[in-house]
Amino acid sequence: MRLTFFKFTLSIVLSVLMLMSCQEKVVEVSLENHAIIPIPVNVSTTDSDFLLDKAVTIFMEEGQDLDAISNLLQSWIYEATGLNLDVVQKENDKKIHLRIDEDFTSYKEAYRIDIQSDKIELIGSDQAGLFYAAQSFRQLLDGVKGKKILIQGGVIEDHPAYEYRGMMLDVARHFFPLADVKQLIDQLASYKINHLHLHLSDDQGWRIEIKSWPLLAIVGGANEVGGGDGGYYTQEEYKELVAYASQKFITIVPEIDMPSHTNAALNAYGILNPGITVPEEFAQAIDWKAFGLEEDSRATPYHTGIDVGFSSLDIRSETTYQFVEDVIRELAAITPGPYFHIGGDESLIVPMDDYVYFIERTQDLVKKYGKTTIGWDEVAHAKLFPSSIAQFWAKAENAALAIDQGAKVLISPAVRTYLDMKYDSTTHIGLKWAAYIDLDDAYNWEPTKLHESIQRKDILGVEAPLWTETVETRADIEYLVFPRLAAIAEIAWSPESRRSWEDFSRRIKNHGKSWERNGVNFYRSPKVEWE
Ligand code: TNX
Repeated sequence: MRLTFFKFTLSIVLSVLMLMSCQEKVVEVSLENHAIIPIPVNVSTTDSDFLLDKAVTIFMEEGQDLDAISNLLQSWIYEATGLNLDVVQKENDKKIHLRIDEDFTSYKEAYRIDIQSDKIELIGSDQAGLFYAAQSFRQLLDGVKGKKILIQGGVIEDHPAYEYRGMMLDVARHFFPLADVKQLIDQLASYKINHLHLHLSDDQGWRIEIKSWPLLAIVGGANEVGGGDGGYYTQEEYKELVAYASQKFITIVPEIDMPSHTNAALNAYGILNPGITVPEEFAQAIDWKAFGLEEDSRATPYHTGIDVGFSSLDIRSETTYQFVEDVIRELAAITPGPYFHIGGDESLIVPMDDYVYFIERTQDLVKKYGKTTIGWDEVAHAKLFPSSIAQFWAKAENAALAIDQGAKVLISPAVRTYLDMKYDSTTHIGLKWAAYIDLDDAYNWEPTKLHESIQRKDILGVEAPLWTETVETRADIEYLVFPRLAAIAEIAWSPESRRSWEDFSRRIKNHGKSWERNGVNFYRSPKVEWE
C-alpha cells in the first residue's frame, strides 16, 4: 500500500516535470516600448502578434542578392535569442520575409518592418534599407533570451533625415590596428551610421602607405603622441578595411590633413619644407640608422606632443604639388567612396593668400582624380566648388561663407559632437577646450538651429569626430564613443519631432545592458538611471 502510494506520487511529479520542460516560457517583446536607437520615423501597433520559435524560417526573395543580409539576420537572431533559424528560398507557413522593393517609398536607405500573426516582413527600398531593417529588428530582440518569443504586432516605417551620418577616427595621434577599426565599424553600423572618416595624417604620424613616397609611412608613421611605436596601414590593408566597411554599408572617407598638421610628412621628406621648428619639449630625433637610411638633414624631428599649428607644407614650391597630387592619386584609386578630405584646419603659420592658393590648387587635384573635396570649415575662405563640402567644427561664419558659395556643410560643432571632449571634470581621458559634453548635451540640439545661415537644404549631414591625443586603446575609444555616439546618430537619422531626451534616456538603458553583455566599455552617465 505504501509503495503504491509512493509510485503514484512519483509518477505525478515526473509528469509535471516533463510538462514543464516541454512548455517553455513565452517571452514577450513589446513594440510599443521598444528601445530602438535612432528612433524610427513611425511605429504603430496592432494585436496581430507573431510567435517567433524554431518553426520560423528566414525567407529571402530570389534574384535580389540577399544572402549576406539574410545570414547576418540569422546570426543576430541566434546571438540575441539562441534560436537558430534556417535561411530558405521557398515560402513556408511562418516566416520572416526579406525583400527589396524600390517602389514602396521614394526615400533611400528606407525600410519597413511589418509584424503580422503569420509573418514578419522586412522591406528595404535598397540594400542599405534592408540592412537597417535587420538592425532595428536586432535591437528589438536585444536581450530577449528564449525559444518562444511573442512579438507585438505592428509596423515600423523608417528613413534617414540626412544622407551623411558619420564618425571620424583620428588614427594619426595614436594608431589603431585594423581589428579595432573593424570592431568600430560594426558598432557604427548598428546605429545606422554610414560614413567613417579616417584622419590618416597629422603632425604626430602618417598612417597610410604611399608607394611613390614610401618614407611617409615608414619614417613618418613610426611614432605617435607620447613617443610610441605608431604604425600605418598598407594599401592592401586599407582596401580590406574599405571592403569590410562596404559590407556594413559604410563609406570610408580618407583625410590627409594639409597644408598644416603635416609634421609627419616633414619627418620623412625634409624637402617638403625645410626650416619648420617643432616645439622643443616634445621633439624626438629620428633614428635613421634603425630604418637603414641616410639621415635627411632637412627633415624635422618627430612631434610627440599635442600642440597644433606649427607645421606646414611649402605653399609656393612645385615639389609640394607633386607630392599632393601623388598622394591624392594613390589614395583616390583605392577609395571607392565619393569624398576626399583635405583637412585645411588650423594653418596658423600660413598667410591667408597662401592658404587660399593651396586649398584651390588642391581642390582642383581632388577633382582631377574624380573625388569631391571635404575640408574643415576654414577652407571656405578659398573659392569652393558648389559640390565641395565644408565641415563646420568651429566657426559658423565659415559655414556661412561656404553656403554663400553654394557648397554644403557637414555638421560637427565641437561643443556638441566632439567625442574627445570629457564628459565632466572627472573624466580620466579626453580634452576640454570646447566643452564638457555629457550625454544630454550630445543629445539636446538640432542641426538646423545652430546658426541662421545654416538651413536644412545646406546640410549634407552630421559627423562626430574622435580625436585621439589622449586615446590609446580600444577601451579608451569605446569609453568616449558610448553612449554619446547613440545620441549623435539619433540627431543624424531621426526627425526632430520624434526626439525627446526623456524617451532617449529610457531607451539607452537597454543599450547599456547590451554593451555590458558584450564587453563594450561605456560611460555610465549620471543623467541616466542605468539598470
Ligand atoms: C582641433 S578639430 C583640431 C584637432 C585636434 C582637436 C582636439 C580640428 C579640425 N582640429 O587637430 O585634435 O582640436 O579636440
